[in-house]
Amino acid sequence: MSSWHRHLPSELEPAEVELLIGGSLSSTWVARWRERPQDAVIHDPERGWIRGQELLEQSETIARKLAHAGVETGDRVLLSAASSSGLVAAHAAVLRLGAVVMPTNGAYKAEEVAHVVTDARPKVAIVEHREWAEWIHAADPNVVVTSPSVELEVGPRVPLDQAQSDMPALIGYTSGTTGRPKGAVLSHGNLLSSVRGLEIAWRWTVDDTLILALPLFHMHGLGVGLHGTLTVGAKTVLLPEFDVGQVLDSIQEFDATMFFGVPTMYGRLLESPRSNELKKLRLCVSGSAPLAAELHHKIYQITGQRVLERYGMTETAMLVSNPYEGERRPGSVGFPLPGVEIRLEGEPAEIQVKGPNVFGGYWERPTENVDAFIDGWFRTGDLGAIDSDGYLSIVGRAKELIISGGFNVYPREVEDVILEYEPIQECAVVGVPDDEWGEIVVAFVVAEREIGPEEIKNFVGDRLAHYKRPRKTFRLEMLPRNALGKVQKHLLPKELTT
Ligand code: MCA
Ligand code: AMP
Repeated sequence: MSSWHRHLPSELEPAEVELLIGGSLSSTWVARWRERPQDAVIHDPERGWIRGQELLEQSETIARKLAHAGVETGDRVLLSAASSSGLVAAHAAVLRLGAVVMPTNGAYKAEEVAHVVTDARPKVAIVEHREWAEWIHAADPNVVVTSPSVELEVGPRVPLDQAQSDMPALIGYTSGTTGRPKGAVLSHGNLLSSVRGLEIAWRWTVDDTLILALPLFHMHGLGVGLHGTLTVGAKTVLLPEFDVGQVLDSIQEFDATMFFGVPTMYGRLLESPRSNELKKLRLCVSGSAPLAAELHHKIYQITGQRVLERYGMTETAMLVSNPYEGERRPGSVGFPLPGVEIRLEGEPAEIQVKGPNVFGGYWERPTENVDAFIDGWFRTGDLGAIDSDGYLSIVGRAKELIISGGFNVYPREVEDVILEYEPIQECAVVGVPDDEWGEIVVAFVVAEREIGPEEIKNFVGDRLAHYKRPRKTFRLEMLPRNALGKVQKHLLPKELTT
């Protein structure tokens, strides 16, 4: 299905759509900053507005520091910090050097950090949490660990902005059935084409100001919010945390035009007596998890905003979006974005995708890479249906994935940790529907004794990021299994959880 022409403004012909203008992400940004050095680009609460000129200079200085620390083209640099203009400069520096960013969730605990370090072997890690230095060095003593202010020695000038569109830019960690996160390697071209598609589809221009309270370590905040802003030459106000009052205040203060969020954020915004202040925005986008049709309707009734829902993945950046002009259909994610092709295959129908935005494969995972593609189409593991008007809906998942507040939790990873807890013999982790979080993580266990309500939560919370902790645990006599011994999760007594 290539109905992406439905996103084009009337004056643009499909043949005129060029998604790789600029060649690489960072060369595109640098060209913007050189053209308009005095334009404000990024605002953060500590440093206020940062202009193009400052981003040029700061990213060059950091690139020289990284090069002096041994970073070369193709080397990985781990980045993990709360949103700030300094983090943006560090991100740009890595890309300008031709190196590869590993954005890493700051909520990760020792084992999760050790896994990504051992797997991708970064040369340098720029991290805000002090205890991470110890965790990283335990996994690999050779990594140079520094804080977000990158207190490293500045070396001589180095060649910058040589990256080509097919060169790797980012490794995004995402799990799978194995439970151990795999690194999706995205090239400059993958990421650039995705935001160019959004630029067209969402009519994103230099006049836009985005309020961005999403973290910069996942595709939504980074690959959509930040990359889109820098590529288009627009502005972003970074909020290091999501706070309803701050989002609404920022919309007024900065005369903002756009907000991007996950459904949990929209649910919280709607609870505020000031929620109708969202009305002022030109565009509100929701993604990363299903936006309930009921919430979509409520937001419209109260604020007059028709939230635009879109669909993407770490491996592909953005894939499908409701139209900017025309009906934004609740419960649907819309039409393929410019350059993207989708097809539905099998029964139940899996969404498979192709396009310049689709990654080439997982980092050092030859076997998984064979399974991930079929005839050149990437298998999303999401189940879809297309209605008679061409709108795609996500109707389920073939993969075992829980999405809680927009963060992904892979049951296997949580199960593996719970099974290490002494009194537990068997365990099955599932997602159950929840009004606030979309889904919450719940564990069913077989244990030799009664398990207290906080026990599993605390055990997992010490080992894995907070959002992976089971909110509830239920003790069963036995888990439902089929004749082959495989746990039948659909037969678990989920009614106990309500
Ligand atoms: C916080 N908690 C959570 C989550 N976030 N539990 C489950 N799931 C979560 N997502 C826990 C806290 O540890 C705390 O636990 C309790 O919930 C209340 O925390 P609170 O302070 O209210 O939460 P918050 O810090 O305000 O966070 C809520 C949030 C956040 C702002 C919605 O979860 C968030 O930033 N989500 C966005 C994630 C995101 O960027 N996803 C994009 C992935 P306790 O009380 O026990 O201490 S990219 C992607 O999916 C693709 C490509 C796509 O299509 O975009
Ligand atoms: P990740 O690869 O961690 O970024 O998560 C991608 C997954 O999030 C997709 O495969 C979908 O299952 C889910 N997802 C993203 N956007 C939406 C959406 N608008 N509706 C439903 N699921 C979504």
